[in-house]
Amino acid sequence: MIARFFFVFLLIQSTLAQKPPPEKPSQKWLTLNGQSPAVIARGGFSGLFPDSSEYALQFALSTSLPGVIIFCDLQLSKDGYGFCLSGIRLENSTTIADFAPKGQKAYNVNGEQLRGWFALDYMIDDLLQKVALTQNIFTRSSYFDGTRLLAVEDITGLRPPPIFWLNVQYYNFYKQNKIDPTLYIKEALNIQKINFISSPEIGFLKNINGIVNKARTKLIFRFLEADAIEPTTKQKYSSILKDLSSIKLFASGILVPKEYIWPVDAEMYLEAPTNLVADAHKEGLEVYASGFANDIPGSYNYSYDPTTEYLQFIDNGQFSVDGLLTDFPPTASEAIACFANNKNATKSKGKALIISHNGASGVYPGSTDLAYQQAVDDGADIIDCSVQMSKDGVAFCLESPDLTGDTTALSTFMTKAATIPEIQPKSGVFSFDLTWSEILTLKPQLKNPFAKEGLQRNPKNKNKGKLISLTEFLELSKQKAVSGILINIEDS
Ligand SMILES: *[C@@H]1O[C@H](CO)[C@@H](O)[C@H](O)[C@H]1NC(C)=O
Ligand SMILES: *[C@@H]1O[C@H](CO)[C@@H](O)[C@H](O)[C@H]1NC(C)=O
Ligand SMILES: CC(=O)N[C@H]1CO[C@H](CO)[C@@H](O)[C@@H]1O
Repeated sequence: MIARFFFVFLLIQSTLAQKPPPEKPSQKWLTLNGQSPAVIARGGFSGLFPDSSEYALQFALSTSLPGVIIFCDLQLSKDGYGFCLSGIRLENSTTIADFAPKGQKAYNVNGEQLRGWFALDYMIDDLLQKVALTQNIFTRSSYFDGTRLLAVEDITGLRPPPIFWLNVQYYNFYKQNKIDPTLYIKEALNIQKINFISSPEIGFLKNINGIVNKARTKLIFRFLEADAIEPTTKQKYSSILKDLSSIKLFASGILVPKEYIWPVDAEMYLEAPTNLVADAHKEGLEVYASGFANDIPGSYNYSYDPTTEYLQFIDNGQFSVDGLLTDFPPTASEAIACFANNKNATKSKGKALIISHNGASGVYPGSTDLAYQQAVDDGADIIDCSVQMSKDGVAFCLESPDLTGDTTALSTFMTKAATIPEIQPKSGVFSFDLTWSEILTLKPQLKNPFAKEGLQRNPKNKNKGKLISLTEFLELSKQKAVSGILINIEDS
């Protein structure tokens, strides 16, 4: 008879090391100027609040590192005033269609015919007073919809003024439609401080080169996707990239999609880094990377951890970018302030223990040698083994006595399937019906609880590693000198 109860042993092998915290190494960042990389908040904290809303602005300032830079995508109204909004079509992130139901028009934007609602058809007073912001990424919360748009001066006029970055994405389009961003900026610079001005258009940057005071305002050339065409030179951005020294003539830095630095292949694996940061630094150009967001998985190599991704750009031993353009500035701030240059951080008294769940079971199939190895490498204090028994009495680690969830048992030992209601209602292939040598022929299987939501775990690790006996588990934990182990016994 099987009694269904549950108990847990927690064995602490050694008290946690009570070493004093290590001397902080003299932090030498591999940025161009040796300072820590900048956090640049795209539209404020736009990962949580509507892009360029007051909430997004306030929360970026209050939850990020002190020097956080506020990044504003400039749009211009019919009467020539500037406000912040990403995307040229207002209907994507505002209630403009309610305000002007018949306002849809078609414009040629850098060779592409676009239909929608455009800023340059509306007066600034109407935009600021009668139109509200909405979340434009549907997987993000719409709870904060309804706040008003921000004029550029709403941000630069704050006391103390935040460090401000103005991105002029559509110079050519506005100029062709008789609203010249250069004139706007010339006037704006007389009354407010703009620390950075960026644009993907060389013509514009060359144009304002004589206007800005370079000691107060840095000019940054923004690269778009490699195959996109730069409007002034009609060259692909990928070919402009080959001549960094020519960029130095009109800009002091570049803003590039993060894949320019760490390319990702078609299967979402990270490739070796390019030489871009080193090459640009050699020319004296700062390098800012864009495209960071906690909720847009970048590559399997990061295991859905945005901090790991940031560290790849700022703490890889070879180079660091000079700034990170992100929708989630608090996460980038944490990566810079707490995690970077901190490999030797030792445990100090009073910190919570890190206990693995079947080893690093999000990275490798659970309860395998590789999963436990990874858990130790990742800094787990306690590794865990849920004990199961084979038919011939070998105790081993696996989450469930039913082998069908964690291994390929169903395809190979179909005939041994049984229904045991005391354990679970559905049928399974149970460990106590197979010998240990039979169990060892099974391939462990990586669990994928969020596959339906599109969050697949590393497919290359799908069947990696091997199951280990309890004895091997104990040996491994001794060898790796983990602080403790957790033995879990269910269904005894
Ligand atoms: C990313 O992961 C793949 C598969 O595990 C590996 O081959 C590749 O070397 C990793 N990339 C980097 C830059 O570490
Ligand atoms: C970390 O500790 C190791 C071993 O004590 C040492 O060799 C290494 O220089 C340290 N690294 C840093 C960044 O302090
Ligand atoms: C980025 C984005 O949401 N773009 C959308 C803007 O709105 C048009 C329709 O008006 C869509 O086609 C775009 O995909």
